[in-house]
Amino acid sequence: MVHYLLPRLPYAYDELEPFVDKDTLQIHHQKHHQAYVDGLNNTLEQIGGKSHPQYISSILSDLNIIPESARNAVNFFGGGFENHKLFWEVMSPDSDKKPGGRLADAIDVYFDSFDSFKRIFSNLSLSIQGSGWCWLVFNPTYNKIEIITTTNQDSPWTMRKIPLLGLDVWEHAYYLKYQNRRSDYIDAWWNVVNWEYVGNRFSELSD
Ligand code: MN3
Repeated sequence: MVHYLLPRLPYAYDELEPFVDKDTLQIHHQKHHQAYVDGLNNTLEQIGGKSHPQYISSILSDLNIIPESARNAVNFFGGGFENHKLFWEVMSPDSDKKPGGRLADAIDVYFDSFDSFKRIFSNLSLSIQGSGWCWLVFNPTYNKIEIITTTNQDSPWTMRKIPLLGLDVWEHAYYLKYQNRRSDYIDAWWNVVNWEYVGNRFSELSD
């Protein structure tokens, strides 16, 4: 049985300051993400290891393989595990501030310009009611990139879309520094996006 572990952050808790504050990041990682890891492991244990030999992104892509009684829990905890795992990777203290290469070209094709992409993504992030995520995804059916939002911990994998970049807009992602000011958090977050990582994900998928 796959036993999931809390992934290590690729930077120290204070390294995304002042854009993402140390205390919020530490609680977000050690408490919130850990709770999704534990919830996922507990749920999978309850339904028996042999029924889920695949990695969680494959399970999320086909939740019907999970017994109905555990499907909501796997969706929530598995989504929470996988969403946060990506979230840590798409941030960096050494942000390149804007995409390059083929991803930059694709963004120009589908969103006119990087500024326009950022505006659409920010506005959608702001418009999510309650808790959720905003995503840049690759849609393998149409071989194109899209911006989508999901509520709670729903993962783009459940829609057969591959997440490239995700922004957590749950209050727990920003409350100690920004309180209720989600808009300020979103504006600040652009300063820590690891575009090299996001661009590499895109290049691997779109070959
Ligand atoms: Mn979170």
